[in-house]
Amino acid sequence: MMSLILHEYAVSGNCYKIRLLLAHLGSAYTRREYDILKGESRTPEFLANINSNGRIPVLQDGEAMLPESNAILWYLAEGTEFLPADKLGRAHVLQWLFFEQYNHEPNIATLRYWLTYGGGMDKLNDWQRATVPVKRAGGEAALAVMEEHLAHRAWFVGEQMSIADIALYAYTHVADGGGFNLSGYPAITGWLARIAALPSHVLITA
Ligand SMILES: N[C@@H](CCC(=O)N[C@@H](CS)C(=O)NCC(=O)O)C(=O)O
Repeated sequence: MMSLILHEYAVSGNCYKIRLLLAHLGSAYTRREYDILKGESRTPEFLANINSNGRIPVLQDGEAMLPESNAILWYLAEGTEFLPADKLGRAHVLQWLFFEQYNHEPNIATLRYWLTYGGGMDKLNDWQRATVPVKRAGGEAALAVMEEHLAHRAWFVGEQMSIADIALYAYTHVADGGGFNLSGYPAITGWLARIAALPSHVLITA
């Protein structure tokens, strides 16, 4: 890998995933911040040079640009202890990365964004207000799946933390910002504490 630049927005959980893995890997990198609330990931320059999809995170490795948080996790974890070497273990990691992007993040991260950064319920438009209960139910369903899985094991895949755990940790540990109460999910809260206690852990605010 050449010199790494993370194009990001600090409070974004999708960006935090990458910083958390890089901390565990002990890799040096440069952070470049874009205020997405001001549209800085939607400028013609950003769309032309960084990500035509107008979103962060994007990992720059030399000249190459890699968007999509879970693709970045996979790229950085390849050949490390954070991605299993066996075929089935790797497929199980993909299983949870897709789950995170389809069942978890669109519900839990979106409610956090709307309620914590978008100004709360009063600032929502009619469609958003009507969608809150749908996203609440979807988020609780995702948490229930995680709780059931973690009731029997310490980590999502295998016997140690992998990028499946990192991807799911990012928005689960700040789910209260979306109005989710994790006190009814003891296996999840135990898993969150296990991750936060690891020696190389960094906070989303770091
Ligand atoms: N599937 C993408 C989602 C990226 C995403 O939604 N990024 C948000 C911040 S978390 C963003 O850049 N929003 C700004 C915008 O859409 O203008 C990933 O996992 O990286």
